[in-house]
Amino acid sequence: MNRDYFRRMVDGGPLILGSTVVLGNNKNECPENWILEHSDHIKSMQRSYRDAGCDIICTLTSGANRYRLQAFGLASQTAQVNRELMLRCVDVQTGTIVFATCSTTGLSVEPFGDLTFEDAVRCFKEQGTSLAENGAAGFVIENMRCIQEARAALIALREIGDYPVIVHLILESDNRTAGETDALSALLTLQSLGADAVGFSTTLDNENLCAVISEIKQFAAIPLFAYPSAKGLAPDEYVASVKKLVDAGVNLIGGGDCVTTDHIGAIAGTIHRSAFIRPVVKSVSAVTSAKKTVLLGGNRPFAVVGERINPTGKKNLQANLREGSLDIVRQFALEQTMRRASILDINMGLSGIDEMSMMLRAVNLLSTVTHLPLCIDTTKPDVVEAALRCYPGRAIVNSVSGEKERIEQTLPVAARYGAMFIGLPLTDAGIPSTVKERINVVDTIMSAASSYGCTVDDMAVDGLVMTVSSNPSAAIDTLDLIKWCSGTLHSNTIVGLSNVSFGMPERHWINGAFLGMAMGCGLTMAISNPSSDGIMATVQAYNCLRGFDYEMLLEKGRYSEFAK
Ligand code: THG
Repeated sequence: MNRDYFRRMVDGGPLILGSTVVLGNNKNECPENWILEHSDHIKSMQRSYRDAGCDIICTLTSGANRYRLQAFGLASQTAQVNRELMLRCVDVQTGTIVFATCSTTGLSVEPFGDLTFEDAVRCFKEQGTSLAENGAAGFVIENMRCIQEARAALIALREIGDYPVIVHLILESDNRTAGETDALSALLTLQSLGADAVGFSTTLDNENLCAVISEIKQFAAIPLFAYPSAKGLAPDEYVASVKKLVDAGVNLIGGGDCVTTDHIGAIAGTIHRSAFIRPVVKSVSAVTSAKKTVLLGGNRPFAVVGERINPTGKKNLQANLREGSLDIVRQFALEQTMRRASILDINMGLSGIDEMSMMLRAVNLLSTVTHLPLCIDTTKPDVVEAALRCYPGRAIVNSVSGEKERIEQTLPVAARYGAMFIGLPLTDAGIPSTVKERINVVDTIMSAASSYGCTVDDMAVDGLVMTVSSNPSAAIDTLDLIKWCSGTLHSNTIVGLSNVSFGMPERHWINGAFLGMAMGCGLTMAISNPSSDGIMATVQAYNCLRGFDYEMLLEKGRYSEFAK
């Protein structure tokens, strides 16, 4: 099955997934061996799920990755074990749709633990390849508790072929995963990375699961999935509970705790292919870290991208980086986080250092020292790719210009990893002098981006402000471009604020006035130094005047308050 086919299936109405529950094996025994020994029993359970109305049957392969099998001395036979499990699953050949399950390695993945990200990807690719070769129509990455391990598995399975991949995470009682990722950040991260459905189960009740789904539905570009529990519920009570989830926006129902064929039969008879809500958006203007979402746009709080992690003009930082130390990077990250920057720019472009290795070290470090999402600032496409691949969230790339190399190399990388990007209206011929020409470059970048599946929500246009000291119309030209982006293109906009006052006295006042003017024209983001009281007070005041009580809303997690 390919991804388009799966989407069409889900667009036909709520679907039911049948997961087999294994009971009775001794914990010290290899579960996969136990499953193989009891394959007749399991096959008959799978048949009964299918006959009760499940659209997709899930395999019992979730523990069969090499790190799990290692405990039973079977790591070297990973491919063989997965093959055996697939071959003894319910008749793959006879029209039953079988999705193979994968789950955690049991190890903690970089930057949160010791297993390197690429080792994790390799592990899931090894397992996934065997599953696909032996009849899996798609995959369910299930029972994940860490967004980064889920990302590794998703990237691995994406790279195997055009198979649909569903990702399922377990939320603890605070509605975050054990790795502290909230449901919205998980959804945005995974859907932009190419998941075909994202879903959750919670340690709390189905009512709580319903609230989580309602909250995130407005940001879903893909079908949502839930594993409602049937604990203590008779089949008709289970139907009522599942119906609420469908009404909240669930498109796929998986068998949770205590679900029997009677429960499946009951929901198949009522909810199956009943009225439902489709995914509501194509893409969302937002960046995420493993712990936080920052929503962007004209109807959201203004976002300050902290500019300080950039060695340009900073002697101390340069010397520190040349010694191979990230101490000052860490310090700048903490200071800018305290000053309430929304996003942190990271630029490691400095002669005499290995930009690739320093960028990766910085991204890994900052993923653990700050909750702020990152802006990857580099001209090198291979550095962009390496950074986006290992970043445990959805970053923004700084930047994609109209230059041939950026369009042909950086843009497809940003699109493949689902990142947002800053569109810079300049070309190989330089910076266009008129607003009209800049608009043409923005159009060129956007149409190339569309061909890779991006939407205007994925882009922030750089106003490319030059200093007024050399061109008196520089500020006005940039404001005109911002107005067009805001009013006609409906894209985010960003400026490097201090550029406007370069070479002038009393720069703070000029920067502050320009920020206010640009906000009035619809500016949504600025790259700036959040140490400036003037800038940060203007931003706070703007958020207040626009009616965004930013901290209060985000702390309570009522994302819906920001809905258009
Ligand atoms: N657009 C986009 N990206 C950008 C810019 C832009 N990235 C780089 C730049 N402009 C924004 N970042 C900086 C970083 C540092 C400084 C200014 C802009 C800076 N540094 C001081 C100096 O050079 O003397 C040092 C100040 C300090 O110590 O903090 O001014 O326009 N897309």
